[in-house]
Amino acid sequence: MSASRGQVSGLPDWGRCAVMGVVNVTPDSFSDGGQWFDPESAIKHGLDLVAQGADLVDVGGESTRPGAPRVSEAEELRRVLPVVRGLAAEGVVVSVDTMRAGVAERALAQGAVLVNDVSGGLADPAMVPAVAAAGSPFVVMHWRGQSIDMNNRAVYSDVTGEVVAELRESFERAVAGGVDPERIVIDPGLGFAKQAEHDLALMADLGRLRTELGRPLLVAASRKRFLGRVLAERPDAPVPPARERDAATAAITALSAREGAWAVRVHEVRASADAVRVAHAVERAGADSAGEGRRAG
Ligand code: PMM
Repeated sequence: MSASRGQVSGLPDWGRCAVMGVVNVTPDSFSDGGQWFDPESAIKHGLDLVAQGADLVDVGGESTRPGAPRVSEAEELRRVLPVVRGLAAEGVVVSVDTMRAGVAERALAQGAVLVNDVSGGLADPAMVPAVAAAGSPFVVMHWRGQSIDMNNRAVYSDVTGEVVAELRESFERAVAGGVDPERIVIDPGLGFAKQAEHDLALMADLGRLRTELGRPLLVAASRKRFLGRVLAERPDAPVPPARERDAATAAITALSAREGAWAVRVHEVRASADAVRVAHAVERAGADSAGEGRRAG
């Protein structure tokens, strides 16, 4: 399966779906805001995630929950840089979650090796040139505008078709701007300008996203609203809070790994690390029995 999962130039090949652990250095992220707001506890949390099985750690300093206002660049740098530096110094593969070229550049200089831009290069015109100049791997996510009013843009007649087309545009814009296509990861942006039904349809179509876009796929469903909707007892019942969505997140991880995702981005690492290992063992058993079938035939 690794041929279909794809490889990202400039990053290790983990030989299975990778697990990206999340460290949000923010006071207001929807599921873990405020928990690791000082650099020391954020670095410790990142190291704990690695000990639990994370292959890489995504450090972000700006919440993108629906309705979130933006933080200043100075504040984002203040939050993110010491954590990127501290984790990279410990040998962790660090990704920086930012929409700002200035933050990406400074984080890369401090040891980050991947730029994860939820706007796919749309929010800051300097982002694509910065990533191209640095030669760094780049996550291009499907995005229709800033979080403050993104829910108004959750209107689709064919969600997968539109997400594929819009992601292709962002991908092509990045490549035209000098980013190496072999370094690009694609992400459907679950929960960003999407209602629960859109997120579920995209999950059902992961294989199509992967084959039509032809690049490694990151799935970031962790604790998101659509999982709360699925877990609610009735459509009009209250949804369980974000922290009670980790088992559902691990289910998404198993499904994503089975569909050939390159990586999943999760807050609670241990269950997803187990899930990707189980999915990999099943994949290998499938490959072995197909080989035996061919030999027997
Ligand atoms: N979602 C969030 C933050 N960063 N990055 C990528 N590539 N894809 C996502 O879907 C994504 C992201 C918001 O969730 P958080 O508050 O849990 O970090």
